[in-house]
Amino acid sequence: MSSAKYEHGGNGPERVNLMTNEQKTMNRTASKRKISIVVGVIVALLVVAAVVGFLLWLFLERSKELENKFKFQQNGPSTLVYSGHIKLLKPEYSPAYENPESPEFQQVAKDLEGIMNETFTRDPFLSKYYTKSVITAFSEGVAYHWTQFDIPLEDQELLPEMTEERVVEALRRNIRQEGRLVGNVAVTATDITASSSDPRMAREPRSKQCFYSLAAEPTVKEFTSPGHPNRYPAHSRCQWQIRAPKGYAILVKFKTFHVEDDCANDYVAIYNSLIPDSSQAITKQCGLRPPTNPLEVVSSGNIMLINLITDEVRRTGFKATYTAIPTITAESCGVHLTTPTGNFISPHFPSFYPPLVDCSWHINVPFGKKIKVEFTMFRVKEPDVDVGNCHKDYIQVLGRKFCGEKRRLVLSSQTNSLEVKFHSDESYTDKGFRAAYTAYDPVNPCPGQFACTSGYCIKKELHCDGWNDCEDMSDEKNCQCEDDQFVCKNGLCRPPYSVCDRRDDCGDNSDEQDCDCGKAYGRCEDGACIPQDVICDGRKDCADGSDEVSCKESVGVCTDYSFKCKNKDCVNKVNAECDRENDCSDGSDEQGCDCGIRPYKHNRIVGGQNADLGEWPWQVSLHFKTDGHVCGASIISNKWLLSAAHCFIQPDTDYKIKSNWMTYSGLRDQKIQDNTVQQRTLKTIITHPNYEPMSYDYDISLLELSQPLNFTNTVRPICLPAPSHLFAAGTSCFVTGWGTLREGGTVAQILQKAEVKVINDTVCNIVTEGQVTSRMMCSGYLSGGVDACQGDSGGPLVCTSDVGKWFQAGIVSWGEGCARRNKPGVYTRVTKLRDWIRGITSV
Ligand code: 4AZ
Repeated sequence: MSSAKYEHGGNGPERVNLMTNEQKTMNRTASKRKISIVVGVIVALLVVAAVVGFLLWLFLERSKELENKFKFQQNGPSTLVYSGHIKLLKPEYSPAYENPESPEFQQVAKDLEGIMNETFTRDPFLSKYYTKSVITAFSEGVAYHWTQFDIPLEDQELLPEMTEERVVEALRRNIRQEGRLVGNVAVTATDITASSSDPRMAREPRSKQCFYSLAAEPTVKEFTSPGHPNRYPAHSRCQWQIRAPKGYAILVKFKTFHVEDDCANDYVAIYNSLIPDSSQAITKQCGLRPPTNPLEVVSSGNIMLINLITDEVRRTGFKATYTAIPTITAESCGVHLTTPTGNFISPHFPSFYPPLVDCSWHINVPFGKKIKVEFTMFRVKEPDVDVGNCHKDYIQVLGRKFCGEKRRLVLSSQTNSLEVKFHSDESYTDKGFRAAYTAYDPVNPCPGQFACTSGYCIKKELHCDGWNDCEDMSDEKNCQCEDDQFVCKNGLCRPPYSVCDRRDDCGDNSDEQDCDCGKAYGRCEDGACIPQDVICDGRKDCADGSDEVSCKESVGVCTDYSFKCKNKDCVNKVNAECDRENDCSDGSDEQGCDCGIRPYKHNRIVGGQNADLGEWPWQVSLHFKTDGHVCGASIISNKWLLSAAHCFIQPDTDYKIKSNWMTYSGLRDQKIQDNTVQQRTLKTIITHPNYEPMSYDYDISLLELSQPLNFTNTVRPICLPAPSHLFAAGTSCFVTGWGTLREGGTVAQILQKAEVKVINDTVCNIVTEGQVTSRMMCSGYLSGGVDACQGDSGGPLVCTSDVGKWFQAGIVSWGEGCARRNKPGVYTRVTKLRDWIRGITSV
């Protein structure tokens, strides 16, 4: 069958169509359908192309966006948060504004947020980065706000232009221009602040989940971090807004406190405000605080904000009390003192003093007398303050300002009256001070003693003895040196062994000058010169072996001073063990390092020498029969203690009998034996077989416990040093114990700590007249004054390593008296007996 395909035209011969009408109609319908199909296909194709194109575009755009976003996150977009306050002229304050849920709060917050929004969206510069503003709280006449800006990666260089001043100025300008009256709210342009805050403060600004509003009253009330005593939530910001009645301040005492150790991760920040305004921060704290040194802070006014910021690592947080206390006024914090002697303290001592106080103590003593003020505790320290300038918090006496942390400070008056001023500014406070004053006769300021220019009175014998007892050298000026003494450039007289011992004994370093051994020679730690070619030759040429301790070039060479790995490899590196670096191929230098850690965070000096609870968690008290404490010991594992042999080898053989002894771990106060103290009896007493009662050589013992100890925050082991461990002369270490507070005195009730320095072996040998053996070492001060004493025996001498781990260098053994001049403490040298300890205990 064949049919004509074209109605008209075409290339073929013209044909005459002979069709019926019906046929014609059918034909027409068929061609219409064909056209529609073609058009439909074209449209469908176009639609598909459009959809595909759109999807493609969407995909490309989205991945670009994602890529940008990822880049943004990777490099950390800059989120800046500013918080501050705005003074409210209207509405009048009502308690309803304290509750962020109340309609009153929400209405005023909305109006104010509107003003802020408008300000920042109108500002040509700030509007580019503005994210949001939130009103977080109200107190009398004041609204607290924060505002967030996000600066994208490409504008990071503009960060320095995002200043606090710019933010405040934008708000002030807008409010001045518009004369702010919005709804029920009236604000003034003059009283607006904004200071930059930790962006984490922007988390959940008014979240009900971790927001608490507390009303402080004169009665003591308690609050805790969420979940306490269990762990606090991860990645959160919790806030406690505390308000007290007018005329009151707020005292918060933390009974327990444990947030992560590193303040960069978790912290508690306390503000003298209802917002986290850094210019009104009272303090920022982290770590585990010992209960014997609790954090106690005071506000200056009737508001306080406590913020807890956390990351993924969770701790138990805190339990605290809060109380409304009368505000400090100038009248209530300083007084007139007229008695010949007396004491005074900073406001609320030993709690932190409040911000914004000015106190003044006027001391008046009888005419003709002068006044000496001694600060026995002094901590007026603020972050980023130069103690030579003291532009923030300070004590002022006779026009001179004092700040920072001082062990001892003595000041004298010129007349019979003296004014001591104390000032704290609006941010960061501290523990403050404790002072005692006495009236003295200027003609004879130190009856029977030598009067230092510094105001101290010292024993007459200490004048011109070569030691700076006055701390200002005034006792050593214009002295005639003995023939065998070294004369320092500053006129001090020093013993001959002070020369070239690598310690600045003169105070002007003149005893350490001209100590060059010459090109062909090297120096030992004790100052002696030895030929270069014997250094690192595997033989001990320096008396202290220091020529063999740091010998990188002799890789694989084993000497007595190399660290020996378990696989017998040698590492010639100073103190390679537990230094967080893998030195041995078998990793053995980093094994057994769960020791020498103090879980509590401790202040360096808190005045006095009482140790805090948990400060020396390896310290043990050994009680004999009913005599109470007689010796110390240290925990080296859950089953073994280390002590001195002479505690057990005595003419009275009862000291050898294990059932006569009781051990106390986790103890601080001999009179408080609560459930943190672990009491154990002894299973075995092992004294060193070479112990010599005459010379105290090998004065070491190992005590096996009948029951193992449970390690806690207050009971933990000390690290034992490898035989190659070097405790260099001059290293600062600590000796601890309940020994007598002075020669012939009574034992201490509270555990004592004393900082002592490792003394070079040559000097040690000289001052002990050759009585030290290689199993002994000296530590203390040749000037005397600080030392172990009777009852400290058996206790540890510990030093920190570069990575902050504590190692036991010595065991308290003997000494000629206690704290005497040129008679330092003598300790059993643990490194020398390390292998004996391992042989018995496997520790
Ligand atoms: C003792 O008798 C003792 N100054 C311990 C140490 C010292 C002196 C005596 C060191 O236990």
